[in-house]
Amino acid sequence: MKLYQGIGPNSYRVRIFMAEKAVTLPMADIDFFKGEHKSPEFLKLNSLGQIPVLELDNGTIITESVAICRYLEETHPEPPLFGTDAVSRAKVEMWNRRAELVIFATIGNVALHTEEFFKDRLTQFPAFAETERQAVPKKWAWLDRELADGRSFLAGDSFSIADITAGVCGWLGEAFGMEIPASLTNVQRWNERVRSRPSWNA
Ligand SMILES: N[C@@H](CCC(=O)N[C@@H](CS)C(=O)NCC(=O)O)C(=O)O
Repeated sequence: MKLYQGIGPNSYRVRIFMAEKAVTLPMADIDFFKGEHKSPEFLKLNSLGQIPVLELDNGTIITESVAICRYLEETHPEPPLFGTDAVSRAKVEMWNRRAELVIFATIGNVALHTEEFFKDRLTQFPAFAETERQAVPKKWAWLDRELADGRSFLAGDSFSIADITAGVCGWLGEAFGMEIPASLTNVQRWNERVRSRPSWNA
């Protein structure tokens, strides 16, 4: 088994997930700046030219960070990070999707539509990036209202992949000058709790 990974939020999510489960895997670092993710060999692994990619011993390829985490959850069930029963699994899925679709996508659009790195990946609209940049604090404010009930983590009292996804959003936002507003005390409390976990050093 081998994990092809590198810089960026999605590989980071998988590394944090692995650290939470004390799983170590052989890793192949893919260097974006050398264009290794677009090489003919790598495109055979992932036709989208994106990392992370998990290659199993039998040659099976799994792309998409959450799909790789699901595989690791099945093969290393403890501690459970996708919920433990029908309700908690549904709530983790609900919050992980909300973190991805509401916050990750918005921060990602700022990067996609402004960063030189992505200019060959899509037609960039800087004006769109600006509207997304202004929307980011509103997304965090929404989450702050949701966390006003004092719960420890997004999907309840147990840490889950939803906290990894949303936590990595905070990390990514900082990288592009979009810090979580200090006034959002519920999100700040949650963010400190999540980012102080040892797995964050992965
Ligand atoms: N939805 C995918 C996104 C993967 C992705 O966009 N990876 C970025 C790094 S964070 C990448 O490889 N970008 C290279 C490119 O798009 O050119 C996942 O969750 O793994």
